Amino acid sequence: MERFDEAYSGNVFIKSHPNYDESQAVIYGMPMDWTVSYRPGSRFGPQRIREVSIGLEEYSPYLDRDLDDVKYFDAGDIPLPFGNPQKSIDYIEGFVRQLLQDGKIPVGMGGEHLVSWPVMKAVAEKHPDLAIIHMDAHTDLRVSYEGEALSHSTPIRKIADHIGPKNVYSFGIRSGMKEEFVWAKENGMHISKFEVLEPLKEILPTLAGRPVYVTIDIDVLDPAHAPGTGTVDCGGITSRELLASIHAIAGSDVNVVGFDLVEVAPIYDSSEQTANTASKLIREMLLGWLK
Ligand SMILES: [Mn+2]
Repeated sequence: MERFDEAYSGNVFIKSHPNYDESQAVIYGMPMDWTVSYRPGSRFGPQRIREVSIGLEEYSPYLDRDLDDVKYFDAGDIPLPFGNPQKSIDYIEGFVRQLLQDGKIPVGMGGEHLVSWPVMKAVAEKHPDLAIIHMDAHTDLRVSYEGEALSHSTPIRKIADHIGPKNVYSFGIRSGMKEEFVWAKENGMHISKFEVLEPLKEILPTLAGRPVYVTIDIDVLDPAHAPGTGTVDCGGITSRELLASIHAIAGSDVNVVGFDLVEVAPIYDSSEQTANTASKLIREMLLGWLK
């Protein structure tokens, strides 16, 4: 794939493998922020996460693994048509479908959360028994926002409708409309309010052996830990709890078949702590989840 070789000459996530064919996973950016309801800017997230990743240690003392132990290729950002969410979604879906055909594990960086919808859809096609683990401040269960079905507040509803609400597990939720919480309850979808680690530890054994896609909105973290995001919401978890949650998944018997981290918006990230946090979270996911 020419695009991959071309992208490699640019800014890449630390220790990315130069060869697509030899890599187990593929990192890619989805620089889209045109349906956000509040502050835009997450289109620049993936590039900034790559840039600051150069400051990471390659070794994880949590997992006793080194980035040399895993092979992942950085394909760069998917070129997306500005202002056209439907076309952007179609491009992302086609891109991820190709990765899955090639046997790669997709590792996405957003971008707004709507970008996760076409990825999850493509992954569900390959893994019919798929479950979703979703960490976020927000339910993202709206059918539409101001009349728009393509909105960053709808991706979890879309995948829940697609694979069945009982296969979707949300954690850390502290914002949403009452109707969204009621819909989840009535349809058997799991929502853990406010907490992530403890409820996750209870759920993971029930998902043993199943293919799981993990989607993390950086705003699951408290704004004190991650101010650089579009829709900040106080009362969130610490970066330490999020790391421990990633490690809990790593130590469980679920089969992580893809994952993403979305909504990092560098323009609000004056100390760059959000991008730096995001890059370390991605390191831990790569080391913990790529077996
Ligand atoms: Mn979200």
